[in-house]
Amino acid sequence: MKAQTPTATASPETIAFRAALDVVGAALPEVADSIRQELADQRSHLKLIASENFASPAVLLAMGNWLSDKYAEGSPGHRFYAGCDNVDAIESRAVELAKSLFGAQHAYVQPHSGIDANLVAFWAVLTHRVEAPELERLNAKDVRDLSAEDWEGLRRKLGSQKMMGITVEPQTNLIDYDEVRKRAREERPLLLIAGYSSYPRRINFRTFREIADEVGATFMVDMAHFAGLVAGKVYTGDFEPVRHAHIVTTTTHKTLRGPRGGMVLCDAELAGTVDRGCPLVLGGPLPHIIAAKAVALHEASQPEFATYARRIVDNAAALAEALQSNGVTVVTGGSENHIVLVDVRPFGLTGRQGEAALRSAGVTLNRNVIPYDTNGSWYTSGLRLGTPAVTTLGMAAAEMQEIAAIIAGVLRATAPTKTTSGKPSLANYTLDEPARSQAEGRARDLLGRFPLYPEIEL
Ligand code: DSN
Repeated sequence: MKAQTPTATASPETIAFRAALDVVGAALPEVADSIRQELADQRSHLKLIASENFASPAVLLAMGNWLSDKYAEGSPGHRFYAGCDNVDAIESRAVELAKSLFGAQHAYVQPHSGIDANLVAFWAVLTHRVEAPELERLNAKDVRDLSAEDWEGLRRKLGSQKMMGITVEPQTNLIDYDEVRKRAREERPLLLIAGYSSYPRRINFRTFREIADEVGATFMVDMAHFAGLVAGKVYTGDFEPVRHAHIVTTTTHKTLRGPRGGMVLCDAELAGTVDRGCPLVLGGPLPHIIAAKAVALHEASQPEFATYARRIVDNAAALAEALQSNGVTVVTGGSENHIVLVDVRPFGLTGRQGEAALRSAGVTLNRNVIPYDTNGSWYTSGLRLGTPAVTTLGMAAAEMQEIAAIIAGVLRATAPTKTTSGKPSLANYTLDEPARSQAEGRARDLLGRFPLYPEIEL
């Protein structure tokens, strides 16, 4: 794509992104072209992936600079490298913003992803709860002084911990707290974890904490999906995780609308170990991403963010209701967060077929297993829809009705093809072209009224 020259009337964001892409394009044109194409793609498809969002231009721009060139292992004021004054200032600010936004005693903003944040949390809990002389030596000394035998001993002890999960109640597809309590009493876990990526309901964290206390477990919440709803004070009281859990992990790019990354919030007791996440668990921190996290945390502290978070939830409830009015089966019959989980089996489809058919009609979402799914996690029987991104665009209840009608129309017009043995295919399908084209037109109309990054002209 040909680079454009900034005009006198161009917005600062337009000037910034055009200039950045011109510079990138001069180095490797096809990469700049793909970045431009990605914007075109996100502008021309309805984004309903529950774990995605649109970060602000300020968040995006904070990532593209020379902070990326710094190594900063350690924590603010305690680094293994010289020259970290500016990274210290940025990281300290991000930590303060995170603590204040979530009411946490401590925040660790270095994890590169949600998995990294979870590994740091597991490490911290194991360090505090498992009796291992190697761990005591590790806490007393520098990680670089541990011997090969120390590491081998640690791996054996930490790796011997069992993991087990609890499924939802088969009739309602809801968490059965009595069952959680019963299993916890039987298993006496070291760590009780609550969190979700496709459960469309709230979780009562007070009850989980009571169960954890009763069986002597540490209580951890992975709030990656709903961190924005916590930041925006939609989840309060029993449903607010930070006050009830000993340790909370999250990503920063989902409902929180920040850069792709992770974070840990914890009680002061665990702070020292959590802060040693790098180099114990993580590679070098990403100072440019931490800068963007600071910007996003500041944005999430503004009153408008609370309004945004409330709208995400209202939109998901409206979408779930509208889908059901259009004859679509919604798991648990509704939504109390940003997620709507659809069962596509009544259409004779797999999730994979539904996902592909909808993408061809201008709707981007992902297939997902539903409770007790017999189709496995590749084909699945469900679709997961999320409202964070369309809410960022400014859509509300009326638009949720339109989205529900588009989705229902496409699913009705899609049918599996037959395999050579005469069985319905799990992957291949046919989609009636007039229905597809009509759905695509409706999606484009909607996106035309709620443009992505209207301030950016490329
Ligand atoms: N991969 C993420 C999701 O899509 O839910 C989970 O972190």
